[in-house]
Amino acid sequence: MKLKSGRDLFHRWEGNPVLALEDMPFRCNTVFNGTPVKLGNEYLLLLRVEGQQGYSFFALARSRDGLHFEVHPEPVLLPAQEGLAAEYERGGIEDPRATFIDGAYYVMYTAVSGTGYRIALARTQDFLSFERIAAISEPGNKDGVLFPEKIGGLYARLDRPFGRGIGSIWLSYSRDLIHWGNAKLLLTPRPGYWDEFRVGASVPPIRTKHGWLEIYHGTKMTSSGPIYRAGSALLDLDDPSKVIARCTVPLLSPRTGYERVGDVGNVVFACGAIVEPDNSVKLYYGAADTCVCVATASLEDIIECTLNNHRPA
Ligand code: BMA
Repeated sequence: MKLKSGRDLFHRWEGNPVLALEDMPFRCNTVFNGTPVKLGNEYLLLLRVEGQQGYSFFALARSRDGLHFEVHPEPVLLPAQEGLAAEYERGGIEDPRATFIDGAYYVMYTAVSGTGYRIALARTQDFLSFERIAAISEPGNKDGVLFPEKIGGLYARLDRPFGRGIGSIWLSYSRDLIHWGNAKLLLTPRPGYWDEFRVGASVPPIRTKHGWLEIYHGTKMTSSGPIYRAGSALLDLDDPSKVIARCTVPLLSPRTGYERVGDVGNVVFACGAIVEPDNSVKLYYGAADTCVCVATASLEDIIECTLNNHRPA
């Protein structure tokens, strides 16, 4: 399917999907929701894979150009089999988001168990071996993204606690990455808008001279289920609890066949982005919970769109 440019701010790569089931070197159900990093000359994508059993785990894909990827022959992180983490990961591990800080990559992910979703944290240097640090939320929280710098001497994250069934984005702080507090409500669903049902952080915040750029996901409920789209907000660099601008329109909406049809249709769901030296942004996203795609936009265009289509949170 060919799209006219201009329909979404992000332009899909015409070779999408970047990865689908037939690219996987082992049997599984689906591959989606990957978090990208650039390590040396390589692009790495830590991928959520849903196994045939139904629970998710992580695999790794490598690329020289950020478009053509090859998947490592074995999964790189499975749900914990022993220790405390085993209890919280019984239902799988989902939606990794990687941030480089203090000389290592920290991956926040969703640990799934019978008691609900928790945010968990692991550290890695190479995305092949991981050190689990802790589960860093109570059940009922997901979509954790870590800021790439300390703010006011503290680590900062966005997350999505599920208070009274309303999914909003919150901001909290930590001294040690394990204990989090001083939580503040940041972005709520907006009645009447594309993100009126739920919102959650998607991409770890990106520092720009206009503020922290957060590319988040928002949903609108319809009679055939939710539609997941990507939108943007700018947060104050020194005090990210201050929302500078929040775009009224989405930057990417499901439109193509591979975004409309799959295990969960009408979903674009990003877990990370790469800002290239020329300030183009490669947004990696899961499409219809069934494959991995990439779309690009210039950082300037995203910021301009956010500032010019602004409605206070
Ligand atoms: C969210 C998460 C994502 C998924 C999305 C659409 O709640 O579970 O992993 O891509 O729903 O199903």
